[in-house]
Amino acid sequence: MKQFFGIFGIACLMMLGCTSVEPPKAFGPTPSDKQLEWQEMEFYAFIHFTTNTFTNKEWGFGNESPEIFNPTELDCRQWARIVKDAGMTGIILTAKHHDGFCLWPSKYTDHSVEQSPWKDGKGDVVRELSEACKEYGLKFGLYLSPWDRNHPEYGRDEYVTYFRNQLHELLTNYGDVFEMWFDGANGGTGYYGGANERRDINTLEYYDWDETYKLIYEWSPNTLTWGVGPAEARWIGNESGYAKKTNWSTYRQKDRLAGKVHYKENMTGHEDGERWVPGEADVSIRPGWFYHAVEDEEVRSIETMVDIYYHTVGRNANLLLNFPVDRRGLIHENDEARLNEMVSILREDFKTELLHTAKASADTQRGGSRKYAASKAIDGDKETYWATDDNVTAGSMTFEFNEPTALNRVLLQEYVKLGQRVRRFNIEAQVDGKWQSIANETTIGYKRILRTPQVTATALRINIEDARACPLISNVEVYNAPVFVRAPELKRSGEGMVEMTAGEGEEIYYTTDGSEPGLKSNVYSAPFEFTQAGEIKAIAYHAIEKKSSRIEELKCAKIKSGWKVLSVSDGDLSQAVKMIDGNPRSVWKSGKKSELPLTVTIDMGEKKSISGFTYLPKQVGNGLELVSTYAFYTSNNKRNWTKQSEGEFSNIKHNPILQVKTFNKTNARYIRFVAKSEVEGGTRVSIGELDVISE
Ligand code: FUL
Repeated sequence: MKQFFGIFGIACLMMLGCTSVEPPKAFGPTPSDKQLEWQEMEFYAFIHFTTNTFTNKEWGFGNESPEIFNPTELDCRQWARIVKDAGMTGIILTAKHHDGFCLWPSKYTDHSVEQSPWKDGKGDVVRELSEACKEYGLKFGLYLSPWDRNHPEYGRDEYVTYFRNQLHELLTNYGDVFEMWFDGANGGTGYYGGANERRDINTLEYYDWDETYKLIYEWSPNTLTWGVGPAEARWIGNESGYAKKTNWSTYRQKDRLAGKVHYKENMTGHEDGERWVPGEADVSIRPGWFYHAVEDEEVRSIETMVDIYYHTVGRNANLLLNFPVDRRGLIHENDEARLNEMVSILREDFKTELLHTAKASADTQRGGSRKYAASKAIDGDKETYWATDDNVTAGSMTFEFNEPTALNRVLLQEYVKLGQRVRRFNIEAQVDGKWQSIANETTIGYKRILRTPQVTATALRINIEDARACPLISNVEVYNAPVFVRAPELKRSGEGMVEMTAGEGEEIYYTTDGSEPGLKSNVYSAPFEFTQAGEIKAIAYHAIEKKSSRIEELKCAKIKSGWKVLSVSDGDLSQAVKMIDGNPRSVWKSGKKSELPLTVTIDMGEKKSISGFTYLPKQVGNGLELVSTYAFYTSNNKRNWTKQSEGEFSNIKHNPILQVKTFNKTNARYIRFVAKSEVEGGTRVSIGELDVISE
């Protein structure tokens, strides 16, 4: 009897022991179901399309005639097919951009597709896309610019009513909208119903976002708000598809709304943030957001596209990849091809998961319970996880492979339903019986993907070194991605010296006559001179893998010999050669205490037939000091100047790319560039390069 009770008692205790382990409690801010579902979407598309597509602008002024909106083959099903085939999960459309033109026949304005020749004014792009998304099983989202450079009442109360009316229209007539995208660019000059003036507003007060969001959630509770005000998701702080390695989904939104957070902090979020506001990285597949034929050959390189994925989805941020739909109303072939290339590389990278058959163990697990064992991190079930006791904020999981396994990718996920916790972790691989460190990292969050050095390991160990509360790891995956040989980097200096760089263990083969480089072409060993116009083409070759990169091309204009900066109205003339040396990295800046307008006068040495000019600002670092509005003149005698172009470099603030302005062909020897204002209202400007478009 005694014995019976003994065994029975132990069995009871064991059962109790198992069931009495308390599940971990939530720590800090946690995501709503809506936010969680949204984070699981990971990778989706943006479409920028409006009258800008037909005027070749990035920002319309608001006075564009709807008559110009006339796509010849608009096909939202083509967009949806491309996006779906790439494994993306949704599409967000610019229903209205800053110029105010509406892609749907809004009953609150005439400035819409209704007044355009497209489908005799009976078309509705928003409707067509919402239906295409439904057909292809994609989620559908919308961008409605709060800034409206067309509306006569912008800046007054009536416009806010108009804005909310439009939100109501969009959120109640087109089925589910998963995300409402509110851009931060707001206020400034515009047409405003013919007033042609500057109107500045205080974004936070003007729209009363608390009230506006309340209405949105009333009309459409499943819609996630993005961007301005107390939104449910945040901008990642740049337009290049880049989150920092340390990236918290928590955020000090109250401070942000009080103007105490610099937008660059959005790249990391805040460990001590009071609200769950995960990041979304928006980036265009081309330099601009809208279609410009001149950018057909400027689609981002495959290397950049793959990096973008790892720097966003791989760093706990959603990726919103933009396609500038062209004048036909289609995603351009070059963009589609690049997307497919990117996706096929990623599919290869994540083709075979290697960890799920490993033997898992941990040095510590919650209450000693199997429910929280390391095996839960490789069971393919997102609701189970490895956890430690509440007072334990460090611990290791070890995974033993059945056989030595080559690997170079590790994917980790926290069980973020209960909050983001991990502050610091590292990964070790057991190679030939010895443990070696292959990664030292900080946060994980919803998802983290590491590209590690390739090792052939018999076991892998994940050491959580520090966490804000007991770590909860719901998923670890391991892959062995094929070697990806990146194209070499090609650079030419202002003097015409060409330099090439490639990855370790790679050789570079090149041509300078436009022919395709191969293993019989010139082998690069040191910088060489190339001053004429022409095309340099090169490949990198990985001798061990016997694999070549794609061909990298460098189109070279003739070195600007004979050019001279004659005068600058302010700043150091002796350094001014930097703005014409063909090297975007050498940058000239006007003086610290300079005043605008700044006038630069250049002698091109001979008369040229020119049809435009380009301005490249400083590209990297702090203090880009970007020219915002400009004027451009030409002359043949330095006395009589003809104004050829005047205006603004739209969106240069968030996308400081090469600015191209065209005008009617003219002959001139002298050019004059006038920087009229700086983007932040400053008085100093940077000029990386000034050039002309000539024959
Ligand atoms: C920016 C806008 O000003 C651009 O035109 C574009 O829409 C981009 C996605 O957001 O801030």
